[in-house]
Amino acid sequence: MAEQRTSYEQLADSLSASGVNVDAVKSALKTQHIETPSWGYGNSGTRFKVFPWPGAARDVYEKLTDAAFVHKLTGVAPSVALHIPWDRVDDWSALRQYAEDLGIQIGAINPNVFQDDVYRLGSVCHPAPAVRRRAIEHMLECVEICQATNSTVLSLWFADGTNYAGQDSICARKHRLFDALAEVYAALPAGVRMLIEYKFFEPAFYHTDLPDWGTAYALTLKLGPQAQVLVDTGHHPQGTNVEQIVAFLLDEGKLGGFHFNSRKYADDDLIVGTVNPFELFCIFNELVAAERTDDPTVAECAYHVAYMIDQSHNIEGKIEPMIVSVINCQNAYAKALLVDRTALAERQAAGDVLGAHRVLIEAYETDVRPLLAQVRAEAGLQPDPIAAFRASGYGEKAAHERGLAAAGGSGYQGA
Ligand code: RM4
Ligand code: MN
Ligand code: MN
Repeated sequence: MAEQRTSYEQLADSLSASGVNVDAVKSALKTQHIETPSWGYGNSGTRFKVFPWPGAARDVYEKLTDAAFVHKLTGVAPSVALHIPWDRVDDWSALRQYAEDLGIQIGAINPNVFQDDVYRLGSVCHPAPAVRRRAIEHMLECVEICQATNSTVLSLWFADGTNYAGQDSICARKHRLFDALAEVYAALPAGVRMLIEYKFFEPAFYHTDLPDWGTAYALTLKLGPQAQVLVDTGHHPQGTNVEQIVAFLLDEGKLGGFHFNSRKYADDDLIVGTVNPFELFCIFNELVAAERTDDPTVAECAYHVAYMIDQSHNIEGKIEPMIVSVINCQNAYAKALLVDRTALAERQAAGDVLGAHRVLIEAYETDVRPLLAQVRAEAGLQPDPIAAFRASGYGEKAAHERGLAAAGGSGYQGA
């Protein structure tokens, strides 16, 4: 009688037969690190309506507790990004200790220079020096928070822009932006990176001061080696080839990190990998290629990429969509690790258009779920984190203990 073989064993055999080093793939998957955002655990949503979720975290301590539970179930989400002032506390080292006691760490520090009333015309690009000074001081305070929390990433996004032609001088604003960034850059301690995010529109609708990766890249070149570009996957016009941007920035040693999410039309808070899983795979494919390259600068850049999720869920709960997001990133990474890079290079060199394409598709179409379940089992985790979450009673307990926090009626709540 034929021996019963698990789906993992069958997959491992067939991968080995096609030349994949399954142990190496498993080790890579075990060291993957996806950061979740504190703002994804509290009530927040679109500008139209924030639907409060029973048991959503009410303060930064509850956000860290929920994030630690996501890490406990997935094993690959050991850090949490903070947004200041949404997550402000009096004692930052106590918060760092609180996180460490939960088995996680404080990740990127995100200043908020878009919600004060004074920022109506922008923050660092505002025509009034006093407003620019306030935004710069807030970012400098966030540099200090990085030091107090052991964070190595200062993550910057600006809502600056104009709504009408002629409203302000595009070039004057460009200079104000650089001057502000240069002042903050000069205050960065060694080991802390400044990641500069771009977004092509919204909240401004005529021009955005930092609209695209090229603008962010130009700024990072002028600032210096501790400045790199942050790619938020939802911040591009429709049809943009995001993996090409990723490949270019990696090759220049300037890709600092990601904000993962999906975007179908305009807002960008959908679960990463749900709208366009092939795009996510292609992004990870570029990252794995960069990790494997002979160029040490490119490989070094790839190994330091900060993988962060930037999503605020409105109708789908808080913790479960975060777990799904982490798993989707694991899936994409696992598939990218399976790409036969020797065969790919050979077919590319031979000009074999569809042969080369098929190498990618073969990896993309592999069902990696048994592999991920095995990786989790070897790490002492449940094979299916979603099932484990649903069976844990954590959501029900949080709903019972925390109740339904007031979430306002509409608008981005942030906390
Ligand atoms: C922006 C951007 C930033 C995030 C804010 C809340 O669209 O993605 O990263 O901090 O939203
Ligand atoms: Mn973002
Ligand atoms: Mn965004």
